[in-house]
Amino acid sequence: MEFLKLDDSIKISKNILIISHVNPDGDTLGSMLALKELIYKQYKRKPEMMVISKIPKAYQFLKGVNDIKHLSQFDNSMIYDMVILVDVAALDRIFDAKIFYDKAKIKVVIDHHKTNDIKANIRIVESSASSTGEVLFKVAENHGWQFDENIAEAIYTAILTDTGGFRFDNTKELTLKIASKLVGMGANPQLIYKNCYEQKSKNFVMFQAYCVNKAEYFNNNKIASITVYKKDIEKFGGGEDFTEGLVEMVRSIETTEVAIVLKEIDKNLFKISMRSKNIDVAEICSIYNGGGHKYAAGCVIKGSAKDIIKKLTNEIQKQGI
Ligand SMILES: [Mn+2]
Repeated sequence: MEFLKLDDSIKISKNILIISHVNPDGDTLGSMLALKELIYKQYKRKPEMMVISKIPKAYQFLKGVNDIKHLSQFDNSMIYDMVILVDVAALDRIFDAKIFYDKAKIKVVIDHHKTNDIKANIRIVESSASSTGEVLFKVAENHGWQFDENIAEAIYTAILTDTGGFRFDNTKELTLKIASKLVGMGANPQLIYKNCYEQKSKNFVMFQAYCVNKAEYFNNNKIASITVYKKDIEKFGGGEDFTEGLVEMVRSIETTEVAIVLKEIDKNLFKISMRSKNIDVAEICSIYNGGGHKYAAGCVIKGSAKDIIKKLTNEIQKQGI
């Protein structure tokens, strides 16, 4: 595969597509919107933007969000000059959108997941960065691209949400320096925080309370796990995003070393989210073809919830808790 320069490649690309990952979060959406606008301002190209699943209500405030199209609205026969994946840790995170990536003349990956091994002509993957937003900021700054208030807001949102509101261990000096620059460019911390974290529905909060209530604890309360069945979410009239933040909630208990949320995708098929305080959960998730970061990772496992918890508990114990 030929390796190219990003700015030269954008210049020769007439049509560009940016793809975000399934169950979009603030990082993938903020980075996608910011990148679209940066490319537009700098090169007068209007990249298209794609989501694989519904955009959570919390991110509807971002400027340009209405220009994002769903995968189903795209013509499968289309071949793009450039396809850019933002915050996409692995190709299975973009489902059927993979065909657009495979066919692209120039493939670009911008990400911060250490497990990312997607082949591309341009790979900008920095596992030390808090978020794809942070990676993108550096890319833009290094190229001398112009920012504006909306770009600053989108990148700030990306960084804010991936650091859990500047709380997680990925919050470094540089993260805050970049955040500070973004505020200087017009990002409003209070307004963005309010939009991201204080727009929950009553049902959402009630659902999360219900889930926390039925959490199970193992190994002297060092492992906390919550199993969420589809029917639970339906009972509260919720959607995909109803489990957001749940895993951090049980991790916040003083005795918890590892928090696990098992979310039913289908009968005997669960999406696993793991958060830890010391244990390397990315290593555990990689056993099941998943990945992520040391203290925050995920995977998909077949089997009953009980068996899965048993397997994961065994793996956690191997790391010495
Ligand atoms: Mn991210």
